[in-house]
Amino acid sequence: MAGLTIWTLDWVPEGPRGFVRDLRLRWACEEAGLPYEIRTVPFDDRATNHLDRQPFGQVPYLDDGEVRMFESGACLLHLARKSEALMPRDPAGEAETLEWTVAALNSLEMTTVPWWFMTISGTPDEALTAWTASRLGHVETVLAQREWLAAGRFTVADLLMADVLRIPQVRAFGERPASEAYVARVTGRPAFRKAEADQLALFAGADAARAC
Ligand SMILES: N[C@@H](CCC(=O)N[C@@H](CS)C(=O)NCC(=O)O)C(=O)O
Repeated sequence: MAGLTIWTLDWVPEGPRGFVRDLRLRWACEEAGLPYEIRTVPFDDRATNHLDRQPFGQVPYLDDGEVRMFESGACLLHLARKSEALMPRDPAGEAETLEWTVAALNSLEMTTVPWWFMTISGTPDEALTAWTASRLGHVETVLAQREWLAAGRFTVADLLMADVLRIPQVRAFGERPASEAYVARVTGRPAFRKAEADQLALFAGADAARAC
């Protein structure tokens, strides 16, 4: 049976390198010791060239044998069901992991991404900035009191929350020492470093091909 295949773009400009969300899936597989391969779709015409796999024309998406999925959060939870390294098996630990995984996406990233997008394309809206500050402030309070978000140990929720918080503009958003220490701690893990290095190498290798 075919193993895990993580799909990403074949090239991106310098800016998003190290932040394309296939990294979340690579990182999870590295943490769990799950073998995987990387396959790519063309960056050019990305909005229309793989809509059959990702209805918004984005990456990543995942193949696991018969299973074909998109949305990085859904893919991460799928991977977490395969390995206790990503999510504990006791009901309380699993519930905490699920709630914080969804919180990273639906309470944090839902404000940080539009805020970040407005910072790079002009001045962010005042109300959106205040909303983002409030959400980041609440996470700071939580992280000042605990090392990991769920179950007293590293889980896929930390992987996702750290990936949301590590965007440079978000890291620079006010004084948030507990969040900064958390991002440093979680992204200091060997599995993150390998995933990041592999993504950077893929896109750097593609530069030469595009230059031809
Ligand atoms: N909610 C989606 C977001 C995916 C996403 O933003 N993908 C970016 C790369 S990190 C992308 O494909 N951007 C290309 C584009 O939107 O044209 C997920 O988490 O999988």
